[in-house]
Amino acid sequence: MKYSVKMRASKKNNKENLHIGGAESIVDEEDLLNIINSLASRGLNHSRGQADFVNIKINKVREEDIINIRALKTKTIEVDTKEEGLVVMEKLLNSMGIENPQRVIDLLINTKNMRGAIILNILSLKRMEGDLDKGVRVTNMDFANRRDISNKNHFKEALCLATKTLNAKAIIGEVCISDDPDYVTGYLANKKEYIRITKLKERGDLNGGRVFLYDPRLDTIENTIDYLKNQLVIVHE
Ligand code: WAQ
Ligand code: MG
Repeated sequence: MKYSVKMRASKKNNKENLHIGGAESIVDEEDLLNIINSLASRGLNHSRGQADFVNIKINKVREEDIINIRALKTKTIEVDTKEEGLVVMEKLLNSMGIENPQRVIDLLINTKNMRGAIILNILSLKRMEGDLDKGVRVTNMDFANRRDISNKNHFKEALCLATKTLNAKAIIGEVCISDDPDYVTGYLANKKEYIRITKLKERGDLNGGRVFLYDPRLDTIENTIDYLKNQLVIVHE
């Protein structure tokens, strides 16, 4: 028997609820209580601040509903400054045939406090998420045989998310910058590769976000969002 466990943490900021972070896992029954413990303490002690509210959701899952996929290949491009990092990103977007890479980068670097991703239609350049404040949160994925979830492994968790996301028929790319102030490495993913770029923002910056590049010729937005939210995926290294 397996369970999906999801954690989301936020804090009050005047009247608003500010997203702090989230994490999740798909685990066997015997690991369930340990994972709940680890995820709760991650939510309560986050680099973005102390939580006022931690939500933990537990769902039983059926093994036959899980699909298994192989992780994207990875590589790293070293840069010294965020300006250099953003130029690398622009060139990579260009080489993927994105006609307006600056629009993608502007969206990415001006995003703050979203708990999900922006979905950008690459033909109309319109945003496709229903809720523009929250965005679309990809969930129901995990690495096979993950051991320790009590500390965030930015690289592993992002590779898992990107692998699930790029497996959606109509998502052809993803760009990401962490919203954690002490983590400046970000990435660009395409159908074949997960490319780490070692500096995309300044240390101490609380902004970060994700933009998914959606090609409407490949699938409907409804199918795409349903897959991103609900399909159970286990990623194998
Ligand atoms: N689904 C969709 N969007 C999400 C999700 C999710 N499950 N989780 C986070 N986001 C969005 C949201 O807007 C966050 O503000 C933003 O992404 C950044 O999230 O190889 O830590 O969890 O070393 O802060 C990159 C690792 C780490 C690079 C990224 O993102 C590397 C990271 P964070
Ligand atoms: Mg974060």
